[in-house]
Amino acid sequence: MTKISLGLEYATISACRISLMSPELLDSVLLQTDFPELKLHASGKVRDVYNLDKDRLLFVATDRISAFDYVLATGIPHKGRVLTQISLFWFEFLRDLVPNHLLTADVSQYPAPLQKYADQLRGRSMIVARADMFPVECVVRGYISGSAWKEYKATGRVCGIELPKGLRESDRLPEPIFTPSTKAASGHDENISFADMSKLVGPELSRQLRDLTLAIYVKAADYARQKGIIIADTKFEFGRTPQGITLADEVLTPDSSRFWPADKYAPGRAQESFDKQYVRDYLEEIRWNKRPPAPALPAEVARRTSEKYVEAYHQLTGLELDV
Ligand code: Q0N
Repeated sequence: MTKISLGLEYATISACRISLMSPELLDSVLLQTDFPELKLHASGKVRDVYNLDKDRLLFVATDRISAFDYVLATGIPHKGRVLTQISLFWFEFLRDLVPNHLLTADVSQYPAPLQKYADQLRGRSMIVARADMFPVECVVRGYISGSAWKEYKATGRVCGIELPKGLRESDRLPEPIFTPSTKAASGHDENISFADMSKLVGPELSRQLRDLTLAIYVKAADYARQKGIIIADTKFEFGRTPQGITLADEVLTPDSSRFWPADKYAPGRAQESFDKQYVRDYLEEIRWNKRPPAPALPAEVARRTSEKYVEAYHQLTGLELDV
């Protein structure tokens, strides 16, 4: 091939296509919930929690997606249902190890005043038992990544745990480690040592939560690995209910964990995210300054990301999410 240089300077106009999501898909995307008869209990980047009565809460997973700490302007089709169905799968898978807060995800069993929202709630919501939540995030890591990699590079330790020398980014750890954190005033999580946690919630409960966290992670990560997904790390929240120490919140979803495609795993660098890679690549490409307002996503990026969430659900459970 011969390259012909004209030696001219010319402005490039990059191909700029406006892509729209099909009306059917757009219609199914839920960005905000509003149930005027219920009081909002808490709202996160993705999930909204409502008070039902003194013993029960309603969790609703929207299709919102966050990247680089901000919720984006575009929703991801089916994402709320994928997150909810993955948590339900793990609650069942883990039921011999730990009680969980799930009461029902069967919308026909929800209180009568919610029946008019059945179409909005189906597949993406659950009613859970109100728990007395412990003020710690129970983080477990089987691989070194993210804030733990930063801490290790700086100190050789993570949350006070001495690690072997010479680890590379994303390396598998000799054994999973428990690295609790607390919600700092900034809203960001702050890694704490086991001794700090013991001062916060007591040594006996700390041991119980650590042992439970490690046992749950080992069982789930072994299973996921056989299905081609590495769960590099994850975060659990526990609380106390009449059933004792109870697994709450969402569990082992791509939003609460790092999911890596096992067939692309290569230590020595940051790993691709199973679910958010197209989003991150796009945001880097447009050189968003990572300050609000967060941009919208092209329909194609939202569609391909949606496919990754649906694929993660299928790969983990062997089930099809009806789309
Ligand atoms: C609870 N969070 C933090 C929304 C969810 N079973 C429970 N009983 C009482 N409170 C809670 C639970 C649970 N789970 C936990 N808020 C309320 C989790 N948030 C994080 C952001 O998204």
